[in-house]
Amino acid sequence: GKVRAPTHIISTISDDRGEEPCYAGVPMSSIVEQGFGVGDVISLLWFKRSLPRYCTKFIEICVMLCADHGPCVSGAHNTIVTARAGKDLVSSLVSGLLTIGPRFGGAIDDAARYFKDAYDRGLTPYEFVESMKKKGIRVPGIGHRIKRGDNRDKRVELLQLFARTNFPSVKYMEYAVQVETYTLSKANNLVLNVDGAIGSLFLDLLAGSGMFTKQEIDEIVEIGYLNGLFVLARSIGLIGHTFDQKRLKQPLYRHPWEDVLYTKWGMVVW
Ligand code: Q5B
Repeated sequence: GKVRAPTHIISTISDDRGEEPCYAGVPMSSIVEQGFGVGDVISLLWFKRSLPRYCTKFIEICVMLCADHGPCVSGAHNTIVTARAGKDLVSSLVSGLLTIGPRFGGAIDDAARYFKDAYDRGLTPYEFVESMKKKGIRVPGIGHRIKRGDNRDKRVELLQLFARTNFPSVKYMEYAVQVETYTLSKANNLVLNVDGAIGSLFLDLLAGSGMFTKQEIDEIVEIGYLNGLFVLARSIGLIGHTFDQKRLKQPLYRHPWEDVLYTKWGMVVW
């Protein structure tokens, strides 16, 4: 019989060999004719299945809400400085993207991991937060530089409202809210942030939609798909900041001396 030569690559998400490209088996013409959106395309290419409309709408809301958060956040700042150094679009974009990590925008996966573990093990918010403190780990998804208990993040409220209205269950999100209630009793800046809201709500999407097995959910959380949402979304804003700086013909950025605390041998020199 025929012997299949060994391949160097295995791919399971898309195929461009036929008359038209397919995403997870769905031909491009169907994607266009059926009026699919970006949420559907993400569902097909990341999760390899068509998800119900409320799930794809939720994904789209995450992308829209995280697209930008002004020029002062780490990513936009790096992108602006890079664009002003005369670099091209891709360099400016990636210099901003490279700031995404555990403190900035890249806490979604860890928020999902820790909230899931704590909820599934039946830890009270007190037990969870205090055990994290003992380990010296900041609770991912909690805390913000400018948002406060009396100045909540509108993005978090919008995500919560959508999920409470459309999701069959929001048990992980409600747990994250209980954690927030406890952390806010410790300090006013320890709010549930946008990373924590997306992380906990995505757990609810995965668990409540009936579209994923327990094993698949564990794998998604373990591999870490969810920071991808922030990376994808914020690319939109970072590209915008690059164009903005170029349009404004902004010169090379140099940070003012006055804003640097120069010290000598550990001594403060005023
Ligand atoms: N403390 C976000 O810190 C920030 C604690 C905590 C327990 C915590 C911090 C943190 C976890 C990572 C996270 C996503 C670094 C944030 C985002 C997107 C964004 C960004 C934007 C956008 C802020 C003061 C005291 C200390 C700390 C304690 C702080 N966080 N304890 N669990 N999670 N969070 N990141 O204000 O006793 O004095 O030592 O790492 O979820 O990135 O808009 O900017 O769209 O672009 O600098 O929204 O919370 O506070 O470091 O001075 O800490 O609070 O241990 O206690 P801050 P610090 P102590 S959303």
